[in-house]
Amino acid sequence: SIPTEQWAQVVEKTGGPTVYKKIPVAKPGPDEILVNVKFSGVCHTDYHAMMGDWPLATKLPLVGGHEGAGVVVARGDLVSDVEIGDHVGIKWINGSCLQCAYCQRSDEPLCAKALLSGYTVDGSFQQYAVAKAAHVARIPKECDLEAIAPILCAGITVYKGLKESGAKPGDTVAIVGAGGGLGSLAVQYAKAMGLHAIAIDGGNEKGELTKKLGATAYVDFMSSKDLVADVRAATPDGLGPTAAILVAVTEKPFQQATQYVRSRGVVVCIGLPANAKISAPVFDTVVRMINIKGSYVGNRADSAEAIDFYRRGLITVPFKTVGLSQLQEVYDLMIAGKIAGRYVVDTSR
Ligand code: 8ID
Ligand code: ZN
Repeated sequence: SIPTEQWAQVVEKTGGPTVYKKIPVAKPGPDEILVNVKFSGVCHTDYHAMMGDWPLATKLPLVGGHEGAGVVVARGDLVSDVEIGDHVGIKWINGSCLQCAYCQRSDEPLCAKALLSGYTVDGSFQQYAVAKAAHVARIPKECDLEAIAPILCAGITVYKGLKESGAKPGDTVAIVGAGGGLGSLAVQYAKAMGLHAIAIDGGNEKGELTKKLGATAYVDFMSSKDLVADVRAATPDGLGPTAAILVAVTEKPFQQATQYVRSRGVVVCIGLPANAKISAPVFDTVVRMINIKGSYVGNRADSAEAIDFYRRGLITVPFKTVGLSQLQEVYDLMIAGKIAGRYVVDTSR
């Protein structure tokens, strides 16, 4: 039976903190489902949301979280293709209009009316969360809900970013921020897609992790004296990677990437550091035919594909689990840059 009250992490004002408390369980609308969230990944985006880092307001009070894996416990009258008991994922795109020019072309993340889990609608840092039935990710019953949670944002996003990079099997890509939540999955999706991955991050722990996950080289931005030269030297022909997948949370690596990608290289911006700009010399951009672009989560097909890579055993999620009650501790580690891989929260404690 569905309780009327539940435990949640609530941001009451921008800047935080997040408060662990009991709140009412919401009722799903006609086109929505209610999900008993078992586990949720903690994405750096959740921290940006709490801090008000971006030029887009959140709802307040806010329940964050957008990597929620759980079980369907109720559904609205219009929902016919999701069953009670199904395993589903609550992802960043909670809903979209399904009618606009972008939605018609499967670019749902670009929909002006997109609902964002843990940002414009309450997300997965609670025991029971509402989601639009049309957008929930389908999780195969054979997949572990705890381990798959980070696929629901980090996995989908880096898989889409790699597709957007246009890199082909045999090419080399740089993963910038490779030891973090998105990066540690990007290294593995790259490998599974037939690409060589150069991991860039800071410190030995992230170097060991990314090499274990299949990176062909590790460049430590904290100790490298000439990062651009070191990244180029890590490619077989010395010309630099075909693409850079930027999932770091500071501005500097965004400028560096335009310098070390090879000519015709693609710089894919995914990380969203506060108040950051990307700039590059026009001359080099022109005569080296550099392509700078953004990539934003993924559509429903990208989501299903990213989950299927995981189901086939091609991706191992490096995660640690703590109770939902300990979310603030996870944020503290995150801003200290001390998380290798991803933290998952267990909503039962
Ligand atoms: O759709 C999107 N575009 C999307 C989806 C999901 C997340 C964008 N994001 C954004 C988040 O909002 C965040 O800004 O991607 C960024 C990365 O999210 P994350 O992977 O959840 O963050 P993390 O686990 O903290 O990892 C960041 C890594 O970057 C490294 C850190 O050491 C950490 O491992 N890093 C930093 I900070 N500076 C670096 C540098 N100069 C660096 N790595 C290389 N070079
Ligand atoms: Zn995310």
